[in-house]
Amino acid sequence: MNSAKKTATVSSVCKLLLNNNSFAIFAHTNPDGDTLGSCVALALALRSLGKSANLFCDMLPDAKLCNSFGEIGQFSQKFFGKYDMFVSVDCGDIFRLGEFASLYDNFGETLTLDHHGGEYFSRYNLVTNYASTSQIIFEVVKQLSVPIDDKLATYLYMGLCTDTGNFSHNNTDKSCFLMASVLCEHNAQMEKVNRVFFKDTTLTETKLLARALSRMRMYYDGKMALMYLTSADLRELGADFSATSGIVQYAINIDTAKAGVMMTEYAPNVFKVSMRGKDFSVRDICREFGGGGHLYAAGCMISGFLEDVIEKIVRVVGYTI
Ligand SMILES: [Mn+2]
Repeated sequence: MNSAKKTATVSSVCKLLLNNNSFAIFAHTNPDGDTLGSCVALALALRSLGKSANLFCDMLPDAKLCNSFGEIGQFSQKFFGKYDMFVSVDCGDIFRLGEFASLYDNFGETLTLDHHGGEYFSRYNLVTNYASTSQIIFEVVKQLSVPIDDKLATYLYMGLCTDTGNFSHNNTDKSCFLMASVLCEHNAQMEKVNRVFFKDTTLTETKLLARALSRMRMYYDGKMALMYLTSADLRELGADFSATSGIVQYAINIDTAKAGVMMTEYAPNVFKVSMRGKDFSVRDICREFGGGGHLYAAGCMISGFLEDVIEKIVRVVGYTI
């Protein structure tokens, strides 16, 4: 356990990085573009200063990402080596470190770089309310005068563009565009990042989407859109459960929809339900079924026969829509 937990600033973080020589850098479990891009960017910056830095994540990133961006293949699921300092990147709490949480918690010299405004769980904590952790890494890189080559620019851009939903979420502000313009100047591979994270799909994913779209049902004068996939659909199309992620967006994208629902049969007669709202809270609806989440993006699990589950959801949404 770390006893004294301190607030770190960009300057104090730069001193810590300069005063130590070897770093274990941890991404969060179920890694996204921000944690991956920020971890790699930090490792590249440290290495260019002559330091050693190794990358860890308790879930290995997608093979597609590793193939597209070589350094993402450097993450290890097994811990190895001896380090002066552990750095957690983009983790709002210690549990985000997954399998590495207790290893991390038992180490003395730990540093958090994060933007979720969460609690301090490291010895040193630089916690901001920025749109992405990559903006913290960018500030550190600038202060340390690390030269920004196209590779470093690309990984910084990866974090920035994924956590802002390609500069479309309401966390996108002037500082995001200013950072993007610097990264553009340093030849970040913006088109490639955009393609891999926002456009690429597999044929299976596309067929699964088509199946779900063909099942779209509208309720309450178009204010609610619902789709579903059964385990038989997944079997028939040879798809993993993970291939269904993001499909709910097509329900909420319907212009009249205030609530979008996507149900996937997870186990026989057990449905994983994802909901999205437009100026309409779906969190309380999901809580009603024992789930939870954010105000406009939430989920729950509901057991029952398909049509019964649909009827239950439609009824509960009907109370507030
Ligand atoms: Mn993030």
